Amino acid sequence: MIQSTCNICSLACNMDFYVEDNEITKVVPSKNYPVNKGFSCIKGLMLGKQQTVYKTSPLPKLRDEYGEMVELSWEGMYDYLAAELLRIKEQHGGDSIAGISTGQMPLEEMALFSHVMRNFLRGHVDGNTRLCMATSVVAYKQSFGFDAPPYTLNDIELSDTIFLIGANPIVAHPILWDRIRQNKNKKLIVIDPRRSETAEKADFHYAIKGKSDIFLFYGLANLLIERDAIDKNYIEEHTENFEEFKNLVKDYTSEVVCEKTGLSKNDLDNMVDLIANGENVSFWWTMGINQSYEGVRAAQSIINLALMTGNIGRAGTGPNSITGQSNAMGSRAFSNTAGLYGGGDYDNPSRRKAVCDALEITDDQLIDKPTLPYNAIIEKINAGEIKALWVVSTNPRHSWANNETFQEAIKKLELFIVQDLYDDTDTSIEAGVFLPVVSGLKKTGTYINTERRLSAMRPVLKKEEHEKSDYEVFLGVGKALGMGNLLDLWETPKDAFELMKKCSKNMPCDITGVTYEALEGTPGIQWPFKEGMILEADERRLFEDDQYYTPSKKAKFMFSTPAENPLPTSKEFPYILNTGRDTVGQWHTQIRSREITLAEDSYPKEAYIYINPKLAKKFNIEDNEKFEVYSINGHKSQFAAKYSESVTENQLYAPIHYIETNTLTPSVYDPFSKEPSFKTTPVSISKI
Ligand SMILES: Nc1nc2c(c(=O)[nH]1)N[C@H]1C(S)=C(S)[C@@H](COP(=O)(O)OP(=O)(O)OC[C@H]3O[C@@H](n4cnc5c(=O)[nH]c(N)nc54)[C@H](O)[C@@H]3O)O[C@H]1N2
Ligand SMILES: Nc1nc2c(c(=O)[nH]1)N[C@H]1C(S)=C(S)[C@@H](COP(=O)(O)OP(=O)(O)OC[C@H]3O[C@@H](n4cnc5c(=O)[nH]c(N)nc54)[C@H](O)[C@@H]3O)O[C@H]1N2
Ligand code: SF4
Ligand SMILES: [Mo]
Repeated sequence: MIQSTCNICSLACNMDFYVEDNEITKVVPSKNYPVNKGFSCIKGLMLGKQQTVYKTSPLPKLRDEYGEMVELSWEGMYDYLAAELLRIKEQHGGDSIAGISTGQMPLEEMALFSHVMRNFLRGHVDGNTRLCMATSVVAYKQSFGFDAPPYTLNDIELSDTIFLIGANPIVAHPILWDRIRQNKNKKLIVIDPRRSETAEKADFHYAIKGKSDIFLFYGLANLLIERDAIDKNYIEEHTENFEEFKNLVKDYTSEVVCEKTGLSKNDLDNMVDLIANGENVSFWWTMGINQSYEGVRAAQSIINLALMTGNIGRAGTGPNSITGQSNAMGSRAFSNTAGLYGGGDYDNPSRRKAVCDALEITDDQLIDKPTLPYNAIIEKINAGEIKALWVVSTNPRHSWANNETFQEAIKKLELFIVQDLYDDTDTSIEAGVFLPVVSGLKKTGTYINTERRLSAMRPVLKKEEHEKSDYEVFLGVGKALGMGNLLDLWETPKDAFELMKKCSKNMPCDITGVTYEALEGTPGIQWPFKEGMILEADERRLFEDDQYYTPSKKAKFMFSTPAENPLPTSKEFPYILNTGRDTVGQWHTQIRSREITLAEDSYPKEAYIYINPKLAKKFNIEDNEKFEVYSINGHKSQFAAKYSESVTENQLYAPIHYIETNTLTPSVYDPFSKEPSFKTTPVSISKI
């Protein structure tokens, strides 16, 4: 039996794989693993299917002059890619090369990819984590001094009052939902403009207007202050900027907040009661907050509430951002993209020195600036400035906001490399170079889940002839590029892990005490875990000592006057298109969903959209009838109508699992995090 990590959602459950003759005979959720404790969702149970449902040849392919994809040897491909990348760098500079990576790869692979692409080629690498977690990263960093989700998953079982804000764990984090169910004495409050599956099960569901959360939380802060239901001691001892915050929120009277959110005064008072009377109040948010033209300040409006009521650093509390992909946290700390390996800024001399020493390189061999964000990469391709793009383990032709802009970008590239398990994704089929790799079942690496827990991915099956892992491909290209002794310390994933440990030394995410062996067949280990530390429990939360990572060791209230919605509804576009997940068995762009064969028959193959029957009837649209949705971004898509009372008469909800959805989303981003505003697009509809 081999215990390994489910590399799908951010819980990163562990599973026990039983194998005979290089075939998986049984997959069982690991009982000893503190995240899933012997349970899993259907996606984990079906992990054994990876790369069996649709097979891709293990040899790399190059598009020839007739547009056909022809196979090459791996060595031939490495040489070809090295020559092309060096030519483009020579002609246009390192800034003309970019990569898009993912929160779905082990941290060792991300680290090596960026070593090759950024430290050596001097290019840009951003991740699909930008579409997902970037808002939380910036929010925590500004408020706490480091990107540090403070909780352990156990906190959701220990909380007496749980706020879920823009999060739908019944669908998106089933094991987390299981743990909420285990908590019998809680009050569950869901804030979501639509009646999601989770809202359906809550004690209180507040259907606020899309993107009005910041008004709600400023209003609640104001009411809590007026009621004197705040923790003055905590504020005084452990925070900064409270007086300024208090001054700002006094303008958010109940009248203003009711108008902005669509809630009643009663609703607000009830929420204030719930927060004031709770002993251990926890606030959990996901994409309903992060994906917005104003995500960072909205996330911080939640963080502020937790700080001012002293709901942090104790059991069952916290302002807790739930991540999405299996290794979003690894990507946040160890990808050398927006921050240095192990955290810290590129212009911080002492951090640079520490990272250079750890990697045994000189300062000029370490990239000198953060990457361009995803949106800027796509814009610069379209402007003709970026000439080469390497996409790894993500499907941006489908998942990128306003996805026709990605299609346009592809046409402008001189070199377009796609590295994926499958050659038939919406992105792979456009590639000039396709690099096939093996799934997580055949590779080694480390994942960091939503509660900062490191866990091991270990090969369950042996690779077959010509099969490569992502790590081997990056190493092969790096060697062909002539990186020479810059790769001496990077021969294996374990070597890369040792380097990352050294980079993390004395940082909040210090993992110097973790070894590969200590992660194998064990409960995993949360960061921080410094060399010499003794593990007393499987679950640890941050800030129990009230020491934050800012220079003053205090947390900061961060806020500003809410921005105007850059894309309000209008006469021409009167309805709001909301987007997100739909069922447990549907995963993002549905590439991996087809591996989940047990769920496949439970959802339609073609795009559909939830519409309130009253709105549908206004346009004479029957249930299941195809109709057209026009977006303010200038594009239109067709969907089958799915009648549902879960959306109000002025909303529609489109699952992200169909490419038609992101045809309609706009190129609008949060100013700090550059995360796309995926969830509130003004649209109009018509019968066909
Ligand atoms: N089955 C399945 N599970 C998944 C995934 C998957 O594709 N399929 N993806 C994984 C990933 S990467 C992620 S990031 C997570 C995402 O997990 P979630 O964020 O929980 O999922 P979403 O459906 O994107 O959005 C959650 C809710 O936000 C609400 N919302 C929209 N706008 C607003 C708003 O303005 N305010 C508030 N308060 N709420 C709003 C939506 O109505 C929706 O119900 O799921 C992970 N888990
Ligand atoms: N409108 C709208 N759009 C959204 C969202 C939304 O809520 N609304 N959510 C956004 C969010 S939060 C996210 S995270 C993104 C997700 O969007 P994507 O990352 O584009 O979606 P996936 O379908 O997970 O694509 C992962 C790809 O990686 C491949 N893969 C799997 N394992 C490996 C591996 O080991 N190596 C390699 N090289 N490839 C592998 C799979 O075959 C698949 O093609 O979508 C975003 N887009
Ligand atoms: S809950 Fe997430 S990590 Fe756990 S089995 Fe399901 S997809 Fe995998
Ligand atoms: Mo995500």
